[in-house]
Amino acid sequence: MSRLPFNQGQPAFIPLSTFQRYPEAEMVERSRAFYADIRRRKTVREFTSQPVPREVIENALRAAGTAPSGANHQPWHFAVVSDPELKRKIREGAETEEREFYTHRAPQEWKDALAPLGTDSDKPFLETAPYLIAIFGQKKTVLDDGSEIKNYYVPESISIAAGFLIAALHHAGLATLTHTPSPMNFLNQLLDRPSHEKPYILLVVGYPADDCMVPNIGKKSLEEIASFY
Ligand code: IYR
Repeated sequence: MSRLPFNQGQPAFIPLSTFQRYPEAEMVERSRAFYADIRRRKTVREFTSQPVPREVIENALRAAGTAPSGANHQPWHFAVVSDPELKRKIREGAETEEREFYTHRAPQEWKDALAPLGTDSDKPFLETAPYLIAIFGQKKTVLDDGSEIKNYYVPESISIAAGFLIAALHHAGLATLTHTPSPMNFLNQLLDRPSHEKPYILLVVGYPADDCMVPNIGKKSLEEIASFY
């Protein structure tokens, strides 16, 4: 019997009524179409300040919230920031860490690996883009009565949810940047999140700038990423 509030009072098992089966030819076509769409996704670092409908963000977050997770504990919190002053403070916090990273912390090998991406410690997009979504993983869930439940596979769970979120935003016609200022704990303080929540990703969301350039980098082929047994 689950102690989690979203499971309480529900029958233990219900018929799978949502699964959709397609004829094989249609499956192949659907898989091609999905690949064709998702392969257009590029990480973007130049955004316009053009506002984005809030409902698109909300629906993408709903989609992210359907991700599988350890014991279905859904150990994530999405802090959505559009307030300009808060974005400014987040930029300030991120740039402080990034300056330290690029000048001291990052070994040369890491900096060499980043060279093709053209990144540096300036993060103007944190103020330009209409939305920043800080994704927190929760080591434990604190219930309304104050009792605590341990969560499992937190990094895996939040990574899957983040993947859903990025795909949902792309599908809706928005661009993202998976930003990871490191360390990111300044976000707990700025966003007033408890210490058992760890920030994993700061997702930057909006429309790409008109003259947006992206690194000319490719993806590995199927043969390189998969083996069939
Ligand atoms: N967090 C830094 C550095 C950085 C690290 C990796 I690994 C990247 O794929 C990209 C950037 C930054 O955001 O610039």
